[in-house]
Amino acid sequence: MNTQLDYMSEAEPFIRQCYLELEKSEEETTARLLQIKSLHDRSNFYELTAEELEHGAKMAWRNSNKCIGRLFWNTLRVADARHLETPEEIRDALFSHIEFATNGGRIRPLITIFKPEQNGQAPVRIWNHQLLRYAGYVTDSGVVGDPGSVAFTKECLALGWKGKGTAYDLLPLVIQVAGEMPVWYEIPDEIVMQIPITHPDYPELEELDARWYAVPIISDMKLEIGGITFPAAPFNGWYMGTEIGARNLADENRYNMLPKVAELLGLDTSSQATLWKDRALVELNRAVLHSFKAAGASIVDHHTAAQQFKRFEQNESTAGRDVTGDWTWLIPPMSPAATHIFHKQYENKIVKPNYFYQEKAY
Ligand code: HEM
Ligand code: NRG
Repeated sequence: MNTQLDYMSEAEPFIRQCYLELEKSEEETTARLLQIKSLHDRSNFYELTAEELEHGAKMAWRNSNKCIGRLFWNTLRVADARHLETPEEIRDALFSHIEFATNGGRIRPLITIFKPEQNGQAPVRIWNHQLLRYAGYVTDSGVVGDPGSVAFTKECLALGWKGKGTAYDLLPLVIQVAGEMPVWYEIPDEIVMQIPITHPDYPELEELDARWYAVPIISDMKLEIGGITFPAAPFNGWYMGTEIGARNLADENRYNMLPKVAELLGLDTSSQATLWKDRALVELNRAVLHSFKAAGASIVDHHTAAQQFKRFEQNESTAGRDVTGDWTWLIPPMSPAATHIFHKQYENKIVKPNYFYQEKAY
């Protein structure tokens, strides 16, 4: 429940900061604050203008302590989908999100924002962790597909969805509007860009039969701006290569491909000390970067991403703002000490607007 005090104590600093950054006059700022106060007194609620929503979503990205990609915060595109009501309308907005963001491979950072919470209730929830993700099925011979998706895959199956049972089945969208059962929709193949993983020098790696989708679209976090919470606000940028090559395809509790990569490359795995895992990681990550480039899909390597983050830090300093960060997430999972991030400290302070974890919808 949002008390009046909470509301205004969040709304006022947001409006002041937002209007300052948008170079609005003192008069306009004061008028807007008075208007919000009176709206809130009457209805216990206020709505953000389209402009506040757009800039607030950008500020939220800028304040995302775990994100190394923040240099581009001001280029975020914002789709205002607050008027949408039905699961079908929401589904179509999500399909549009996938298409606009993918853009034939020239990925565009985008957020689609659905109705805000009112009286502590979420009018819309997207059950998916990301709009695009592969299913994980528990079988007698272990998990087929992405072990990270096992719990959500079970929910989908319980709702009546049927997967093909391959290692890369795209999960359906699961959308719930308040007071109704969740509904699932298959995502049309044609709108999903997927990239087969091949290596520039070692064609053997094709045998992994590995692939990944081009666009990471996080759909289970809530966006908070000026005391208003948006429980459904999927957003995307593009991948940093290591997310796929050093985690999704490599983690033992994900696709666990390092042993197979080592075998295909003929590495000496007789002792850990041969560093076969490290060597396999490097080649798998080269393959990911190479494959995305060959397919014309945006991706960034971790060295370039770190340099871009350095520019972000410089820009913020020039703008007179502190950069907050979560060091444990900002350092890339490969060669972290080869980036400047490893060698400095960041204050992990939460500044709003921001994106937050929320309770699972299922
Ligand atoms: C986390 C890169 C765009 C918000 C991350 C992570 C990386 C990353 C590498 C860490 C992920 C992990 O370790 O699992 C990028 C790149 C982008 C980008 C290269 C390209 C433009 C965005 C956008 C937003 C955003 C557009 C929001 C508008 C976040 C948030 C997290 C995050 C909230 C934390 C996610 C979590 O806690 O699970 N980003 N990002 N990023 N990013 Fe970005
Ligand atoms: N590691 C996750 C995605 C997390 C967010 N990463 C981004 N976000 N690049 C994975 O699927 O591997 N983004 O908005 O671009």
